[in-house]
Amino acid sequence: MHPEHPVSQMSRRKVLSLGVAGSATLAFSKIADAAQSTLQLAFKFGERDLIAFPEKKPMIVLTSRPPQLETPFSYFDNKIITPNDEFFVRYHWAGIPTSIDPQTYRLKIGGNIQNPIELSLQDLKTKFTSKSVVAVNQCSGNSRGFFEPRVNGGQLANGAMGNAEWVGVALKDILQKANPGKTAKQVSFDGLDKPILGDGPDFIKALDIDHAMDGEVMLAYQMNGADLPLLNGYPLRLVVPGYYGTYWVKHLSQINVLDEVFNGFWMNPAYRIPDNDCNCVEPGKAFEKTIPINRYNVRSFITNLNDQSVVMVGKPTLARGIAFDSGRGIAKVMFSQDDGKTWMETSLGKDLGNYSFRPWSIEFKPTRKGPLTLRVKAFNRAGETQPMQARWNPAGYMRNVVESTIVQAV
Ligand SMILES: Nc1nc2c(c(=O)[nH]1)N[C@H]1C(S)=C(S)[C@@H](COP(=O)(O)O)O[C@H]1N2
Ligand SMILES: [Mo]
Repeated sequence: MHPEHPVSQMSRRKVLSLGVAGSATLAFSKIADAAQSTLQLAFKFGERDLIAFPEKKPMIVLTSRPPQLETPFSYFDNKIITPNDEFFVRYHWAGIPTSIDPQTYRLKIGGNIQNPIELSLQDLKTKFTSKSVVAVNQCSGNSRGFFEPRVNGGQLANGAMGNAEWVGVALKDILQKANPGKTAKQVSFDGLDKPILGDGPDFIKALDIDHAMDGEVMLAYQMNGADLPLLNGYPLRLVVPGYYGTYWVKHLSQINVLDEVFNGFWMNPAYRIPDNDCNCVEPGKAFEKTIPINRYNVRSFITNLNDQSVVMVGKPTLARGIAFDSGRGIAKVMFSQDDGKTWMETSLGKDLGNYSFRPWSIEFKPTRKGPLTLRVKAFNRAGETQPMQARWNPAGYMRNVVESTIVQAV
């Protein structure tokens, strides 16, 4: 038995006090009681409520049923790890589990395997070697609200991402125990949430068998040293380092080994990108071939200055922030105070692994009065970087343009 996970800790039932039909009124009066304010995101129609949901600090509410909560960007400053109560929340259907009993919860493995297995949370915590990774979870549609022309879908600013330390077991270890047949092509993942009547197809995702068996994909039962918050997938979620959040199935309950490519709605037609070098198209132009969205591109952000910041000419001024990519690791982050005409190399901070946010910082002296367009541009170890012009695709995925922050120098 693993000493870090005593059984007594698991007997607590995780309950969410909202969203149950019978207690909806209670739930909404509870929400109304919470300290509430509003925030304006940096695009048109960007007014949002900030509301504290269970286990969460006040977050930007995109929808409340299901809960879709974006992290206010100020929360990212001066930290590498995103605390559990600041971590964004994304669901597709309102039928989310509101109470999960860790004693009766089971994970089932089926499909083309020699050994059908069912595992309790205790089995997962005690019968397999535990492993951990620090990895960014980012929604495909992070920053969608900045697309020009605008696109359909959740109008997110830059807060549909977070970085956490995940602890759990390698999916490979579980699959090996189940012993997949030789003809296996993909593995599908389903969670306990479901559409409510008339909503549409259950949220099920799939990975190629080789990817599922790579030893990196994992089933996480811990996030930043604690149980997963209910809204982030308690008691178990898939962690797919370097891949968009859509694959990180929450409340994981059923894994199936498949002999064919899974073609459920959430793999096809949803979550697909143009099959070309930039995964982009001219706005409005038709494109033929698509592939499932997969790895992150390179991104970087300034976290301590924003469009309201005032800086002083000639005075040493700190700029700092975060960068990440799909797991090659960040090699360098460049900074510009003149809209990209000249660049300075920043210092990289603590390295928590290739899948983590990498902090960077630099001291610069504002050279002249007036608005200064700060730019920040990261390169990974494969030499990949960010485009100066935003790329476009109809679903509003994978935005990674070199960000600009306009500060006033006085
Ligand atoms: N069961 C379940 N898992 C899910 C989803 C969902 O709707 N249901 N949404 C996915 C998407 S699109 C994203 S971006 C991530 C978000 O993870 P988070 O809510 O913990 O931030 O969860 C993924 N896992
Ligand atoms: Mo997502």
